[in-house]
Amino acid sequence: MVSTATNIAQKKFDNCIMNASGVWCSDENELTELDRSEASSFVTKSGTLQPRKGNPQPRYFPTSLGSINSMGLPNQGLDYYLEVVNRLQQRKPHKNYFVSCTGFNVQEDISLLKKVAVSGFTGVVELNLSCPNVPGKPQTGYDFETVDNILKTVFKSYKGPLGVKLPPYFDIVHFNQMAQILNKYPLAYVNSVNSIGNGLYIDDTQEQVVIKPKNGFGGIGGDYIKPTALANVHAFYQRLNPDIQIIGTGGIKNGRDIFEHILCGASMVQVGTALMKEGPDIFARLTRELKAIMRDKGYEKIADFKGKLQYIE
Ligand code: RRO
Repeated sequence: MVSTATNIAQKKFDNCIMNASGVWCSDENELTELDRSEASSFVTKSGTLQPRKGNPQPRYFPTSLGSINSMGLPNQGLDYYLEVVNRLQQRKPHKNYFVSCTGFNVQEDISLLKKVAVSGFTGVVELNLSCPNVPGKPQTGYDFETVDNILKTVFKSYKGPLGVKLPPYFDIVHFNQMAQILNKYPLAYVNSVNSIGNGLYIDDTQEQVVIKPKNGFGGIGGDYIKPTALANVHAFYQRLNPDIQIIGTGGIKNGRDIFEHILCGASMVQVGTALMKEGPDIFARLTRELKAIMRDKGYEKIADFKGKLQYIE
């Protein structure tokens, strides 16, 4: 029997495939659909202290090779997501869920995590350090000193399992510097990668951008970003303490993409752009395709190939 089960933060998941935050997770209806799908879990849209409308429309555009978005963090507020997830959790006590949140400064991060603790949430928190689309706000994950300061402050008060969503890095020195910071803290996991920030997709017939915010600049997802995602997954797999796990996100649309992420070191994978295109039925297809590859290769469980990427001597 081939199994795609995994563990994150010492919690069991009967499948290693789930949604990426921001896709199909903005309200109770979408989260309930994910809960009924073959994904083993879900993560909510990143919740902020107050609900947000986000950027003006159009703000998401699917392309033949992926997507561009500048949603601008539209969300119902963290309280809403905690209420929904805690309710679903009561109905399915055997499942484990993720709640994503993001503050605009370290004080807000602390307030958000206080809300999580007070709510009685028993799942895993994903702190988003990499939203690329709030006008005037740089991505926290590219400010190494601030990341260090946030993690130092957060782990003084928050005692539950917590991971971070990181932007993609593009330089070996940056992998080294970021890993050195991350290794100082009891992180459950790092999730690599968020979208590649501030790409520009244009419509040459209209001679126009395709999304309205920021004059068309937005986060890139899908096929474009798989090699960058695999590099980040593997770079952190090589550098992080083994007790910090990796969630691989970026460019997953079939079983082979998932196999590659796991081979590079991912313990769980998340699907964004392809989920947006296909809807939650995608999880049944992806699971079937991953299992077929594992069966062909003689692997029974993901530990049989996780992180076992070969180099050329
Ligand atoms: O809402 C967004 O514009 C957004 C967020 Br918070 C994020 O983390 N990644 C992204 O591509 N879009």
